[in-house]
Amino acid sequence: MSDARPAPVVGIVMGSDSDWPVMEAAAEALADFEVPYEVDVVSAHRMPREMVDYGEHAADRGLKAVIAGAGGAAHLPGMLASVTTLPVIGVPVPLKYLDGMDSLLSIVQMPAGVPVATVSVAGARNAGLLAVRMLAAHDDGLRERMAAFQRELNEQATEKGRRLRN
Ligand code: RP5
Repeated sequence: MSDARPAPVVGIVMGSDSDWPVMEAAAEALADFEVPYEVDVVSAHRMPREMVDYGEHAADRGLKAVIAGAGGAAHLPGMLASVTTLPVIGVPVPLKYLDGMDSLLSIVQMPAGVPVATVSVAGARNAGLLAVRMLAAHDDGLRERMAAFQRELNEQATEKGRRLRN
């Protein structure tokens, strides 16, 4: 029997399974838009060879974007960006100390030529939505769904104002 699951087009990776409680919001955003994704732990420091291998083969395996989350000395997104041509979205995961500032600065302050699109600390849902937007640039159906989602956000915000005024 063949595996009927669609091939993943977005890779969600993280430095440890302890990042998952933050990172699962990226998976939920992709699921909301029915974008197939894969999830894995690929630690830059504990699994450097596997990390390079993941980055080097991600595009060949059909992925269109990578969402990478890590905490502390969060080198995973940047290192992946250095070995793949795919867009990499970095998610700073907050740990026990420093409120995620260490993670944020580790991810956002990349050298010229090696971009990582960094979302806010624990901003995994936005990372998922950004990946959807990247895919939607070449997919009219997905673009319309994103537009509908944005209309919904507008209606919700408008309704909040209406309730406050009344
Ligand atoms: C980072 O170290 C991981 O991304 C995680 O945020 C942090 C702690 O990892 P564990 O010690 O919980 O495995 O590389």
